[in-house]
Amino acid sequence: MLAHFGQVSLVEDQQGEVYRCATRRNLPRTVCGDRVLWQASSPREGIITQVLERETTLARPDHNNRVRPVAANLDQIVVVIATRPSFEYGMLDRYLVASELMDAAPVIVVNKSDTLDDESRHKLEQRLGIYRDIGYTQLFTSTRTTDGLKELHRQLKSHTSILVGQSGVGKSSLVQALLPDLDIRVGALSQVTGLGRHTTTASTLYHLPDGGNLIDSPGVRDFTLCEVPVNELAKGFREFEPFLGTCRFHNCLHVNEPGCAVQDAVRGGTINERRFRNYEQLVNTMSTPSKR
Ligand SMILES: Nc1nc2c(ncn2[C@@H]2O[C@H](COP(=O)(O)OP(=O)(O)OP(=O)(O)O)[C@@H](O)[C@H]2O)c(=O)[nH]1
Ligand SMILES: [Mg+2]
Ligand SMILES: [Zn+2]
Repeated sequence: MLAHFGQVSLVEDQQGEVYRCATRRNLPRTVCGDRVLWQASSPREGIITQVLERETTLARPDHNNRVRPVAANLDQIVVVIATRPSFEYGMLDRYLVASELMDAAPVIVVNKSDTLDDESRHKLEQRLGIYRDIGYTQLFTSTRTTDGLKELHRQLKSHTSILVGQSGVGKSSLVQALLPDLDIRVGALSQVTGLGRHTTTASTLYHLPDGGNLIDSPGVRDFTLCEVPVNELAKGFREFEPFLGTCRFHNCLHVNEPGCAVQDAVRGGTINERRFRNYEQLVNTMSTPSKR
């Protein structure tokens, strides 16, 4: 499934032909990246009869706090950030937690590197250094100067990745830059806003020339996690891993329990304080019954 708008899903067959498909009424909503069974009803149209089981699902809560899948069958989440619009560490961490919990590899891309002078780039590299220290791939890119695009390309090869992040950080521009002879599907999917900017309105999957798929997704103002059992959250913070299971209490949530190895590591400076605060905040949202 390449994309989904309203009632229509764009389905690609094995030969790369694209069909506009409706979905049988009793089926779940399809999302970008879904694998489906379908029947052709006319040369370019068809009907989806079955949505195959998803290997992975990226989801976020909808307005009513129900799980809303965003994309399926991906194995890499590329969190795109920029200095304009500026990013928020809490949101970055929530994307990273979502990646870890769904078993997708996160990659952090700092786009618009052309807007950074040496000093501000160095500062940002330092501030983001803790993510590199805990093993996350981090790339600086620019669609203007092509800085980092080769590395990004290499990182995406033979994966199915989704570009996520705030509106305006340059996700679609990155897709364009990686797929220079992209066909008209981009134009068809973009909508010119009053500001003269193209804002992506539907997630769309593109094939990379030398293998792999790349999903462009609409920008978000915020990304929140779907309900996660509160004792699973620590697994979303990969630097906690060496300490899990060594706390005094086997059901330790690492918030204010005595004899907690995670809190000791925070005090000792092994775990970054800000990351820990973001963890704590997530624990609180998850254990509050009436969450936003
Ligand atoms: N300076 C600079 N501007 C960039 C770069 N990449 C993209 N932009 C600009 O940033 C603006 C937003 O780019 P988009 O690619 O539409 O951003 P997006 O993340 O797809 O936004 P949404 O679809 O709304 O989520 C455009 O004006 C781009 O020209 C870059 O590397 N450097
Ligand atoms: Mg876009
Ligand atoms: Zn603990």
